[in-house]
Amino acid sequence: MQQADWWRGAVLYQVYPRSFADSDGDGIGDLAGLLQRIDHIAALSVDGIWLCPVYASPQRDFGYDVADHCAIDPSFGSLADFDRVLEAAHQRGLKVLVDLVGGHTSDQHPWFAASRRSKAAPTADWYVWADPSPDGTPPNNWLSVFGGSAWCWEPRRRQYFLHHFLPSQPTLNLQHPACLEALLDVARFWLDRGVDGFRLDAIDFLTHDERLRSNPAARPAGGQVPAKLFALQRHDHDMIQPASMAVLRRIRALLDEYPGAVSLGEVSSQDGAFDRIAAYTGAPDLLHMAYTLRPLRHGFDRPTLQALLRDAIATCARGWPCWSFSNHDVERAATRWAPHRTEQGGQADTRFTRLLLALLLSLPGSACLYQGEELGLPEAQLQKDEIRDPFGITYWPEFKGRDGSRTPMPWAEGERFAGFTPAWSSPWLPVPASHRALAVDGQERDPDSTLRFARRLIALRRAEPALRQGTAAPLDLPEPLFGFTREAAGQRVTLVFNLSGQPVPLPAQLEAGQAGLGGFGASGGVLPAYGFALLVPAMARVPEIA
Ligand code: TEU
Repeated sequence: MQQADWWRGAVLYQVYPRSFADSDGDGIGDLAGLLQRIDHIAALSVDGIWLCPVYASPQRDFGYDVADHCAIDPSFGSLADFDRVLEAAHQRGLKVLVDLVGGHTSDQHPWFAASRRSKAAPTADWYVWADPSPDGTPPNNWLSVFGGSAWCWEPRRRQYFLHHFLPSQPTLNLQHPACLEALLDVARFWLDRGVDGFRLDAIDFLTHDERLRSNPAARPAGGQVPAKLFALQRHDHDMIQPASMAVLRRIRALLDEYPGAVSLGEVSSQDGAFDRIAAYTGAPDLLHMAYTLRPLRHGFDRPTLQALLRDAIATCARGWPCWSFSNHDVERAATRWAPHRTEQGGQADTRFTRLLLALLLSLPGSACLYQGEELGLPEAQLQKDEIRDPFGITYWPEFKGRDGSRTPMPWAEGERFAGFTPAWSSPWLPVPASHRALAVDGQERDPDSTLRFARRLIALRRAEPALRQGTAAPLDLPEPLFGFTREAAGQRVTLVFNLSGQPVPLPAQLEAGQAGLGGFGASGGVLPAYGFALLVPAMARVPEIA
């Protein structure tokens, strides 16, 4: 029996398949490798997997440039391999969400190949085309996230096409009915295959205001390019387009035909991200969940955490947030927020890394756990010649790209390339020594490892309704403590975090009559450096987690 709201409070494990496990020695992770390692995910007792794109693609944006939505790229395997992963996941009680990259395709997609050749093609208007300005320059001054103009000239049509990302990722015109139907057919194909829903890519960029397609007036005075990405798009039109909401409603209506199928939207806008999550998930005919890339972008300090908690509580009252502290697009949180950040990256402080995991897994909402986060992996520090991400090479040289969070999973400390790929191969990105030291096999053996800690915490969250779906309320605690309570079915759990590198006594009001939950207590009433405690009234039922 499908549990209708399984997704509320769910923990989804994000698999970046290119870097998860390589079975055939081409140095690139694949579906057969994921199948071989799927018990690692099941042992975390998460609710499901978010599988990043494995579709046919020229891989210029590593799979987010889709050339055939219903075919598996040979580098990852075949549809039969996909079906085997899906079956194995379901046998282990894991849901599987796949990426639906609906805002753009690869320029190698047949839809675009036809559209760019002729205005008479059946898919001619499935992309966003615009005539040049009178002086022949792009129709307006919008910028691509990856830098440079968001418009690319096509001489055969004598028009520009819009691309919010790489020039090889032309933006789909989802305001064109046939184009939207084609995208929905793609979604139906995967739902019929048995997936449990979609992570919806870059939903802030799904549509745009038609009136602004050619708006020379939007050109900055004097032609300066705005410093902030999308400054003009944000200025010119609100990212939450009525047309985007119409697209999301169609996707939700399709999902509702498949019991238990859900949607997780990616909100990339920086400002007002939580308002956007509430807008995208605030009605039963819209998305189930949405996550923002930008939590704590000001750094990891008490005022920011207090504001985040307020945002979380407010957003849960209006919609449903999902938390993602690390993923394939941003620097790993263990380094990004390291209290003593060193440019060398280095070994993230284990205690601090666990505090991050505890926060991720106790905030109200659902959560995405990015591969390697359960191991406490820091950002990999790569040499310039090791960078593969076009974002970091061509467009933003001073931005070192996203590869540092995409290095291969370390499985076996003593094996070449930490067991990610067969010894005779060589991985597409290096395996840093700091990651080898945190490999799965060593952490499996260590009862005090971050991996074992993550397993216990996730299992506790599953067992404790207050942590999974309970309400949240802030606690007024003295510096350097931060805390809040979660409550459900009359059971209150108190969470207290020591944000400092020094031991701190628990305030008397907290300690009285409290017991540690699931072994996450405060020994002797003192929280160690970066420690945290889960407390319940001493007489309460305390689910013991092995
Ligand atoms: O990212 C969308 C997005 O907002 C990007 O601007 C993101 O912030 C960027 O990668 C900088 O970190 C999604 C995917 O997650 C990303 O991997 C793709 O490159 C992008 O869409 C285009 O599909």
